[in-house]
Amino acid sequence: DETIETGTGTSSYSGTVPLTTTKSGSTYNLTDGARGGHKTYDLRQGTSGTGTLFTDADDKWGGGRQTAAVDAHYGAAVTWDFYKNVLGRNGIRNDGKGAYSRVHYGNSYVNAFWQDSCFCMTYGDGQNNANPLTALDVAAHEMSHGVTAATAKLNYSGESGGLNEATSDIFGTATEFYANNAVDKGDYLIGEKININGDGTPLRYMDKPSKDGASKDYWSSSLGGIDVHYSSGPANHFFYLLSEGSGTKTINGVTYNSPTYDNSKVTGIGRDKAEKIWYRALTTYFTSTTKYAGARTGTLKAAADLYGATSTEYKTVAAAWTAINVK
Ligand code: ASN
Ligand code: ZN
Ligand code: CA
Repeated sequence: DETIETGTGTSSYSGTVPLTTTKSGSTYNLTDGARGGHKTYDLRQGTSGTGTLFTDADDKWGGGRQTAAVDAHYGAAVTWDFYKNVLGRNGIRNDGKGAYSRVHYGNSYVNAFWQDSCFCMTYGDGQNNANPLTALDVAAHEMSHGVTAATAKLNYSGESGGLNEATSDIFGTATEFYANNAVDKGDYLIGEKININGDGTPLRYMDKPSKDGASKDYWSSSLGGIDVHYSSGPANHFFYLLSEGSGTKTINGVTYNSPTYDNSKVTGIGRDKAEKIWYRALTTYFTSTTKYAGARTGTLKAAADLYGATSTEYKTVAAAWTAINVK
């Protein structure tokens, strides 16, 4: 007597969204039976265990403690669908099994994270518990850490750590565009909805990563010594240039201006192809110790596999790496 249902959620960041839920007896709960049984739990400000599974009487979700759960459950579902429908991946480990989400972690906790040990992702409620870290691109970023852990296993330090972080930003962004949500259309900004800086600015910028004040735009030999959320910058920049090209461009109302190291002009091949190239490189050629030079080689091989070694796609991969000083 358990059935898969489609409920409705009023979210913080994505408007009104469909939610896949489970009806057990007369009560609904946040178990997504269409996506490996992914569950969403309430930690109620605790910091350990799973807390309690969210339940509801009428399958209309949102308000109070449920709101963060709506965003988290929706985010996990859209990310699952992105990987399945765009990249042909059946869940984080490609085995059809869901993970789980935990919301309301701690007090005024301003972060979200993936842990391979629990195969789960966790969200704080932000400063003064006012802005939960559950926006779609953040959810997809965290879930993508699970995909990286199941594939290339990029070490989370040095240059490989930067590539690990960039992979999460790349697929976090790709998922946001895939969702094409009415109130959260895709952009090349990370965390633009969660007001993490208190002034409405995003956490990161892919067109020109240095706009955050700390990330690097280009590769240099010092990249391996900085925080992985800053050494991700050049790879995020590579992905932007490969997708959209250099210079000025407005997409979904956001204007970008992407520079190049050598003032070269790059013409993008489109985000869909860039995603497929990065995913093939991640799952076929990257290893735990891949650095930027290896990422260039791996994505070139991926582009050759997918589009041919004489293709425009292949040549643009080379040009976009050169444009961030990886030769
Ligand atoms: N939100 C951060 C991330 O996913 C958490 C961390 O630093 N590991 O990268
Ligand atoms: Zn991350
Ligand atoms: Ca975004």
